[in-house]
Amino acid sequence: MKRFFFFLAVIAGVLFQSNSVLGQQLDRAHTLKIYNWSDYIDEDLLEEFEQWYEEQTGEPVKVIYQLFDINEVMLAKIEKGHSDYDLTCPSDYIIERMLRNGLLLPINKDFGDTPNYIGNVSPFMVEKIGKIDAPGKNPNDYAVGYMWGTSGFLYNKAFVTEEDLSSWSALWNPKFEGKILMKDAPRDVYSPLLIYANYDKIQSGEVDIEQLMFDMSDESLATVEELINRSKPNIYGWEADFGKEIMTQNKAWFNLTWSGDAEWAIREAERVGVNLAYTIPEEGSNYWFDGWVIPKYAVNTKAASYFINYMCRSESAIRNMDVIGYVSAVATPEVLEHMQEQSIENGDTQERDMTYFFGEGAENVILNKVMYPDKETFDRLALMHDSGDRTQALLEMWSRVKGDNLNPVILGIIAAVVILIAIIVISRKSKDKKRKSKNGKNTKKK
Ligand code: SPD
Repeated sequence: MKRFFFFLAVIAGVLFQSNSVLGQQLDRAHTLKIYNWSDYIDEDLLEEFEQWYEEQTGEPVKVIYQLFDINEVMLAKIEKGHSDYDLTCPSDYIIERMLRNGLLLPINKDFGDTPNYIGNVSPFMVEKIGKIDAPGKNPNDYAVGYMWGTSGFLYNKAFVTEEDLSSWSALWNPKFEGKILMKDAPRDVYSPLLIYANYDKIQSGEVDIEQLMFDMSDESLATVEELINRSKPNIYGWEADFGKEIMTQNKAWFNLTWSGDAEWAIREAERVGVNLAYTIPEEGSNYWFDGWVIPKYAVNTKAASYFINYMCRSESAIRNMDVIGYVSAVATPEVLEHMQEQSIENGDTQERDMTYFFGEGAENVILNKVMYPDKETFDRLALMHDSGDRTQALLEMWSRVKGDNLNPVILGIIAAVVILIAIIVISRKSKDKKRKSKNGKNTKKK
């Protein structure tokens, strides 16, 4: 069903690409074009926003919603294609790049008589957005946190234990031959492996994990390239966004993925009797956030700002989290209460201190650990940064390591198709030959 909707979204994307729908010009002043990750919203909120916006401003608006799976695809559309999206939702390091390259507009937070819900965002998230490194600009003027989380391993408890995945070296453990699903996102693989490679130096204080996330030297690229190459016999496939579905089908044993997809898969798998869990290797990993930004080529910046504000209401945050499994940047008492009720319903019992995210009052709360890591886990994680002019070197490394690693199933299908075509061509040729020689004989007889 999801694929069907994705397909529809792609068709819609093509139709709306040139600001016209089947020849009819879009009324851009009353259209809000949003470009977001797939599976990343409660889609009912989109229609409800149209009504809410009209109530608040007296102006009608129509939302056009298009999807991407990888940060870099979205970036290329805006950076190279100058697409006129009013709103998009990149990750931390891409926001940094867009801000450094002048690709973002400031967000207007003056909503007239409408309450400003942007204040619902956790100070923790505001502080993390402040870590975006764009000299001369305050990143919080240009981005508002949407969802955040961690990178780690989603695993099938029938085949793998948490202990097996306590280190990133699980990626090249021979007992997982052909069983690992890798994230098809160069930065999300490079960064945790760089942390793994520098673990001893981080422990001894020689290397600072935060600073390490700026490192894309030739030496570091070569180190990570070697690690990924070593893991290749274990790789079942590469996925940008469908790993969560594959994991619920018992096909791969574990998946390098994001906590929100892990949470979604754990919930779905439970319904079909598959037992999944999520863990972060001890050496450390990345935390990340995705934030709403208004690209330079936006047309309807007013509706874009209102949409960001609407998404920061507690109700929107709760509904989004319930549908997608990711954690909203919104940290109101309503969100805490809802998430706590849900965790208790799902059998969580351990009280933890979550003040780092929810602030005062969250000293002893019961919350799902996949979604809300405790402070101790969080302290082993670091935020990625823009790779600037080293991006090309990273992409070259990525295409070298991925180049000859086609999924065996896909290879099998390609081989079968080639053989089938060969058989059809040969049999047609031999029929033609027979027909010609028959015709030749008939002509001679005459
Ligand atoms: N299906 C939605 C996925 C959004 C994940 N964003 C995480 C980015 C980490 N760099």
